[in-house]
Amino acid sequence: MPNEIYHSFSDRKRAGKKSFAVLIDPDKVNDQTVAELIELSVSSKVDYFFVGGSLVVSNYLDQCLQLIKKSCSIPTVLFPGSPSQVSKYADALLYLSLISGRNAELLIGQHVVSAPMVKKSGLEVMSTGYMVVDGGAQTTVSYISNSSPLPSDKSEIAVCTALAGEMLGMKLIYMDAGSGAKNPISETMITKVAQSISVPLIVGGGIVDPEKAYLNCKAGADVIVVGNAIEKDSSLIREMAAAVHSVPALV
Ligand code: 1GP
Repeated sequence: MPNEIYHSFSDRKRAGKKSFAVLIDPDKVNDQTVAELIELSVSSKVDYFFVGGSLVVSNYLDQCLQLIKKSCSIPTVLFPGSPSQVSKYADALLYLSLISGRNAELLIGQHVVSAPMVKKSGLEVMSTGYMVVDGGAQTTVSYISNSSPLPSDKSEIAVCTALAGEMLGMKLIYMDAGSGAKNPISETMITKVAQSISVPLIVGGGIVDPEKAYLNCKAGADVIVVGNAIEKDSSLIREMAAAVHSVPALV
């Protein structure tokens, strides 16, 4: 089915079902750790694997995706830190435009350069308004893009940015406090943004306990992404997935 992964995001949102995505950084795993993550994720009913990292220097991306694909049916979504992180072995690609920044390269420049390669990959492309929110520590993306994150206490700027992204045609909004953020995004900001847009809202960065994942979903996040905390303790997958899936659907 065309746009299968995007439909799964929007269908789940429409049904009020919250989703949990495990973020795998190919630089930080090997066959053995990926196999463990797959096993835990399947038994915990994880909804998506997001795969990507800020830099990705290892060469393990294709192999990692192939291993996931042959082991389970959890969809794989590329969350690329750069255009070099495109792999035909994934199911879909978050086609990120850094709408919280003012660096033309990450808004459109790199997209122009990589467009033919992305098209040729045959991947399902999901345009995503990527908003980096201040999480109390400088993120790699802010450093590399030389652009400031959104202030964490300025929900109105976040709302206007997400709205602009949606009206520009972006199919997803991703609010990220950055990997390993000291302060995850506040429920106040999540609620205000979620109430202003109708496309699925992805939230990640610094979520280290299931309670936070639950509260973020209750506030309006549709998809919760966790990377760092799971790298430290993979058994968190089970609790995080259970917390996200326990959020009651609002009818
Ligand atoms: C980072 O949103 C992701 O881009 C996940 O963040 O690694 O802190 O969970 P963590």
